[in-house]
Amino acid sequence: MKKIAFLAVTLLAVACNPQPKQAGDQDRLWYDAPAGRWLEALPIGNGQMAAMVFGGITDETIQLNESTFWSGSPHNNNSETSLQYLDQARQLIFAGKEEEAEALINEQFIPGPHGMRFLTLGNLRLHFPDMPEEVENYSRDLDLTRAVAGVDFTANGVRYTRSAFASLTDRAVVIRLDASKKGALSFTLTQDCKFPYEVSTEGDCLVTRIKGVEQEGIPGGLTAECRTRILADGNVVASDSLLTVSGATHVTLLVNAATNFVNYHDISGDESAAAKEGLEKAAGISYKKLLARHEAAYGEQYGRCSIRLHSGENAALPTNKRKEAFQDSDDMGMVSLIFNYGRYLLICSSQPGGQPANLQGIWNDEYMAPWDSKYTININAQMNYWPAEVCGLQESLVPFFGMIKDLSETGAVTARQMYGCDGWMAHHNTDIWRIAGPVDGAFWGMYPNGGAWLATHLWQHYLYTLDKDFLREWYPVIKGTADFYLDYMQVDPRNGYLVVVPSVSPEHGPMGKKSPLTAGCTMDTQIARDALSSTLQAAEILGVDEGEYREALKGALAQLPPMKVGQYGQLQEWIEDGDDPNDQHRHISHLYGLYPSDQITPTRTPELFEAARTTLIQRGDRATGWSLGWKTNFWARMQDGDHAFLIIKNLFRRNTYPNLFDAHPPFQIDGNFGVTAGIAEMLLQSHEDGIVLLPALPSAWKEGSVRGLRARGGYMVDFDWADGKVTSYTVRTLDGAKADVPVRVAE
Ligand code: FUC
Repeated sequence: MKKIAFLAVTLLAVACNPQPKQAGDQDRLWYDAPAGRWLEALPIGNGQMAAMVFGGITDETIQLNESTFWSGSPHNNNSETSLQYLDQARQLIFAGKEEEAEALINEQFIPGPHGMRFLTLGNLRLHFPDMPEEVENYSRDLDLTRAVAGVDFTANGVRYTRSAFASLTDRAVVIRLDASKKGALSFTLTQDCKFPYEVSTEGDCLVTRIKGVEQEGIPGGLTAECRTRILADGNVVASDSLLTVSGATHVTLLVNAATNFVNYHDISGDESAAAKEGLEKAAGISYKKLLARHEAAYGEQYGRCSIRLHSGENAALPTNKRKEAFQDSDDMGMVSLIFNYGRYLLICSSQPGGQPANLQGIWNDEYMAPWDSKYTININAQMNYWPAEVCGLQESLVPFFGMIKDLSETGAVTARQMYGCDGWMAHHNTDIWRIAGPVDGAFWGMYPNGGAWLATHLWQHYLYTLDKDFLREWYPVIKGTADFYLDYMQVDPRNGYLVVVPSVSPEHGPMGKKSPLTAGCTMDTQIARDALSSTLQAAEILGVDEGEYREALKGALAQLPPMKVGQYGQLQEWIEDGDDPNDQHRHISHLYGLYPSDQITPTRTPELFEAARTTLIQRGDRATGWSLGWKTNFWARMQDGDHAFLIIKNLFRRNTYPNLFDAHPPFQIDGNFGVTAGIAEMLLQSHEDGIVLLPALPSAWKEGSVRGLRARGGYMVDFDWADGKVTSYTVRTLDGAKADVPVRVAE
């Protein structure tokens, strides 16, 4: 009798609190305790709004971000004197007086400011006065198939569940709280922030206004308004800065925020009207519908591709423990989890209507974000978008391409004013104001290739889609990078080559030199080659710019310095043979030609390919998180799956936080995206002579399957393998039709 009664109660609880089917271990992060710190909390986001969910018991914290809330206001940082000193700087470099060139550039080229920073909206604080500290059956999770963060526990016999998501369709962050017993939910809600803020209430709405801040003399021009509305079936009482909910069973919190940012040169928006409007729209839709709409829109993007590997015994462990136990385990499912997490993070941090994913994606709780949480464009921002094409995440590219368009405008002023050049350029950093001038100092900032590197993503998008309309639309932006090089490059009197000067190989100088300032380092030439040759190919495809212009491109291409093998068998980072075989610097910039570019391949350039391998061995298998992300791709292109997997293991060992955010350290999201692209690159490549399956399969990944990875040429590929051999495959065009294209399977 007793047993039957118990069963009935359980069934009732389930009926009140229907739980969705749990995602598998390759699509779910979960933990058996609340987050003790930010790097244990779980991220949600929709490209505009984002949150970190802590899952606290007596106190829940939801840390919030909005993608346009940055310090400063519209400005640029172009030097007004550099043009006057440009020739002198070049002559000093040609004369081997790099230190003097560096001093001159520091003085005349880099006036500051050095970039603004990404701000936080602070924390929503929920305090549950009646909740005991100790509860039963605690779990919190992040379901990557639905983009919903959950919390679940039982206290005093009542089951409490929470779900949080950043709606991909309705902008708001939605937090749902449910109790299995009627009226068992009581809490207070308020918000605080590290920046100047005011909290007030308007009926059932908490309103927080936050002032953006000044930085390096650039006045803070942005204000954020964050509105949190409570929809509860209990009592809601408002005081000055607090809402108190009591006796509720089901509560929905709708959070929407906006700033007055319109674009990089316009901050005339009405943050209050925008925050209200978004919130009202969401409030008009039932919770069930909000969730269903979000899940459908998100699932459509997330579901476009998958990689399945074998999950071992550890798969059932909480994610932090599973990561710790990974090293010698057979838990290859952890690899697909990090791959899926990378796709999740890109969808959540980069969507139309928002800003591109920055150094921390869209998640930052700090007053001074590391490196301002801006865009470092000598590797990091580009790495963020490496998974986008291969995983079919086109929407994520929209804000990224938008930033490139903006930079083609601001960077045209920089090119003209600072260097007297046509076209456009950007140095090694940018921010929401799209600064294109150099920052920090010549050692880092005298890098003229940031814009052209970004623009290679436009050409790659064409290669993946063969979309001629896209190419036509973006041709002026691609061409603008070639135009810049045609003017900026000079003939080096020492060797007769056409070189990018002044420049630096990112953040690194040759052995024995006190300054990294240089002319025509390997990466300069590789990026210039990509800019010139993609412009030439695009002109041919589109049938434009025939004659003189195409000849100029061809002439410049023919005069670029060749890549060289140095005294230690390494690929030279500079024209001079100055590599130190014992130097394990994190930037391996001269291997840009191996990945992401395709200038170094085993069939086309076998000697350079071997030299690249020597360089990789010399640089070692440990590094910062993003550098390991890059190394995963390098070893994939080296067709050495076991070595690529060793790098992934190192990433899990030292460079991954409990919430699987990448650790530079500190947290920097590029490593997540780099490894995601790297895992795809190990299984499928398409940069040389068609599609290759399993080009770099580790011996430990015995069996698995891939669905929906994209290949250049406009293809989607599915395949399965067992015992390291492909058992079946299908290639389809982007509209889903079966395609009869030859596929190679790596031996
Ligand atoms: C570059 C790198 C650093 C870091 C920073 C954001 O300066 O050298 O390692 O990633 O960007």
